[in-house]
Amino acid sequence: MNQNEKPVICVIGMGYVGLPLAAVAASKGYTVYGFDNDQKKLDLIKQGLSPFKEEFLEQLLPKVKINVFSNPKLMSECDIHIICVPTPVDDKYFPDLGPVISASETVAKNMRKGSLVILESTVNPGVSEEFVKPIFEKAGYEIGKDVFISHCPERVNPGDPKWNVSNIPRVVGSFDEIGLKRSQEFYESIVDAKIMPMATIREAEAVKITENSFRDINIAFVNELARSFERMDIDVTNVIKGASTKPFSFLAHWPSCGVGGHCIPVDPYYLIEKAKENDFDHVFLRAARKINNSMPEYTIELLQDQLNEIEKSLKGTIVGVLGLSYKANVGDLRESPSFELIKLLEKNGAKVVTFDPFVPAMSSTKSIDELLEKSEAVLLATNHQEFINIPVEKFVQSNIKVITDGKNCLNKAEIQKHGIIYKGIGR
Ligand code: SAJ
Repeated sequence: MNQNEKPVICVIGMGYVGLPLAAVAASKGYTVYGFDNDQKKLDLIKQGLSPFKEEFLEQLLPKVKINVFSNPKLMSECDIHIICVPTPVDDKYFPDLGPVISASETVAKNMRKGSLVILESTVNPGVSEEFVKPIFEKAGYEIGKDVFISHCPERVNPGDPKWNVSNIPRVVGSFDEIGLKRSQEFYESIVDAKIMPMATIREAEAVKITENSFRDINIAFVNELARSFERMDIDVTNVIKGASTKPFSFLAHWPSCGVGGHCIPVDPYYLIEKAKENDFDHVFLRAARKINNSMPEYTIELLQDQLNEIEKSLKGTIVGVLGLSYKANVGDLRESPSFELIKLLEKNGAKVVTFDPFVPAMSSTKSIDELLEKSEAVLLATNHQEFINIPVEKFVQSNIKVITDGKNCLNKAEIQKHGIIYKGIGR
């Protein structure tokens, strides 16, 4: 590539992180290749369609050209390889670096000398040094000479109408000055916001884990408050609104039936496990994860108590679960508390019907009306706008006796006024 030509970009992983990044880079005039193993996804993108619901992306995709491919040999045409693959945990909450390792190996095998490799996937401090770097060294490359390796943690917020990859500030770290400079130049050319260089690649890895652990512990804080104030007949959401009138040093978070998604409930475990290697125990992070993981069970206990008030129990009751997605107004099921809630309901002998407008294929009913018709009690698990807009009269007409509001998003006073037993999380 000669100096005045733009580098050719390869994004590995056409998901929530990689696809918006590829689309924005293409909109800024880069030649962009998008690599993924999922041919269905590639076929949709080829037609300018998004494989998942995301307003920002659905508007941008038809206007840009992304050369999607699944044959890794094409990576030899590219200059910058950006790895945007999942970093999940297994069922014992152990980090699973499999996708990062295999993506790195694919790039190392197919890239051309002089390439810049940027890992965007969320990882704990040390992953770039201990897993990514050795893969390229083993392929015969000298870091800082034949290949440059950086980390720029993704900051995608699915469903956010305001913040997206083109305007969210970023941090970036690298093993060397050239890698850092090239990475910073690339992101400054596509992101209309500050790109902060970190002193080391580990600091860049630590930033994202810190951001998301910060969120997890704050959610755990209000979840604990909800359970305590419940016993004092205090509405915790009013208390949080009250505390939010303080114009400094308070950041509102909200209690709910559980913490889902591919980031918040996962990332702290990467730090917890890594720290163990240094004989350090993240007591606080572990406690927060324990509290947040207990919220589905707590929610089912609330529903059980409500049913007891009308001499019913979960056993044999038909419960309508509104929402399968982990977050409002998106159709993303990853780590969604809805599935833990459904499992607990069925374990207690309840019959469950479900509806999520963003996930019709996994819903057992076709509409809110059908769910309400079939249900005796309702458990709201996701605060989709469509559920918030349900007029209370609909619950009354369907003879719903009990509502458990797992996201504190329904009109408590209005529902109670119509004689329905309402319980929120801490309200
Ligand atoms: N949740 C609560 N209470 C809260 C906030 C969230 O129970 O006060 C629950 C949500 O219902 C959901 C889960 O936590 O189940 C995660 O919610 P989230 O709003 O954090 O959504 P995510 O997972 O999309 O988080 C993303 C993250 N972005 C990145 O990782 C780049 C996170 O860092 C952001 O802080 C978050 O969006 C955001 O601020 O919206």
